Amino acid sequence: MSFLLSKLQSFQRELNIDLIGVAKAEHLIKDEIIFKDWLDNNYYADMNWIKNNFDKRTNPKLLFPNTKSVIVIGMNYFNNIQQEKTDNLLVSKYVTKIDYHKFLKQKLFLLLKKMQQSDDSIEGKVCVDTAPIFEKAWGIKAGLGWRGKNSLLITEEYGSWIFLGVLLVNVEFDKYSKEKANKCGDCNLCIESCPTNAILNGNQIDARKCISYWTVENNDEKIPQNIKLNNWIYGCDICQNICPYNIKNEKTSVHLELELNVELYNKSKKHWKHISESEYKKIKKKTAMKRRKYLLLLRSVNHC
Ligand code: B12
Repeated sequence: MSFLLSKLQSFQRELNIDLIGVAKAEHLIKDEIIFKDWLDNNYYADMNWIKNNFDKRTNPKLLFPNTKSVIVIGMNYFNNIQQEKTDNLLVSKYVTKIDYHKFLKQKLFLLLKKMQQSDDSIEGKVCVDTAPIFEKAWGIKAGLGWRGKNSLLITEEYGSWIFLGVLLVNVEFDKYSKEKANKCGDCNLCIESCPTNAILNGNQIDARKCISYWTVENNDEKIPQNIKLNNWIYGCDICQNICPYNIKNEKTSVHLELELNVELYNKSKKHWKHISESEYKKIKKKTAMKRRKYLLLLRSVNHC
């Protein structure tokens, strides 16, 4: 028996999920070829973990046996916060009050529970960020939006200001979502605006040059002199701030958990330079920044 797409959409409304779609599970052969090329070119910098589970990453049936369908949700996190002074240091909008991993996982577990209440043979696996799966590729297949030149999934409704979460299920659907057309056209604003030229022509990122990589993932003692952080100390939104779809679709998130953690914004360089470890621990608590160690934060601050 197949699950009704209309039922999934009614659960979406009950759970206040901004976007939802579902795709038939399959081996992502084209993505696998592109991913291999990305790895061969060393664009992954030192994120060696991304090479693990290569087969699972491109085939959800290996990640969760009996996967028949891939459900993808998107949650809008846009919040309009203006920097009061231009020399303030910058933290990306994705550092919301509550760590988005936790928030999206909760939504997906509730969705799974609702599905199981209508059919107790349903089993599922929740993935947010850390599981070896291409969330953007599945979001595109599930009709949420298209692949922007900055490599992010852009939606008609919220631009790219959405977090993605995936639920793999062992059930087929009566209907699957339709893929959206790519609307980037001739626009190259994201590529042109990236100060470190990290965006490659083929919708990909060279992480070795990406400000987000250097401020979130890299743990070296020093950041190379040729990488200019442009005042970003955690994450970077330059290629999102410039995107016309993002500007057109600035809708403040309705989810309280995804409000900005204001304590992290509008702080001067002087403040960040002298922030104590205990204050930093206090303000990053519960946010996606919680994993970033004090000394690594200071390394970014001092590089600005
Ligand atoms: C590793 C990672 C990073 C790395 C590498 C970024 C990257 N682009 O790969 C770093 C640390 C730099 C990073 C930064 C950011 N990230 Co990140 N990141 C991830 C993670 C964990 C894996 C991504 C991955 O697999 N990369 C490997 C490369 C090869 O994948 P890819 O670039 O998408 O390559 C595919 C395309 O090129 C595609 N492709 C290209 N052309 C074509 C053509 C055809 C025909 C086909 C079929 C395929 C295809 O094939 C490849 C395989 O699918 C995902 C979560 C997840 N599990 O998916 C979050 C994720 C992508 N990140 C996210 C976010 C929010 C960010 C930041 C905006 C955070 C910030 N403000 O600093 C920045 C944005 C930087 C940027 N422009 O990408 C969100 C994106 C949401 C969205 N709307 O798209 C995700 C999905 C997390 C989430 N759960 O919401 N990230």
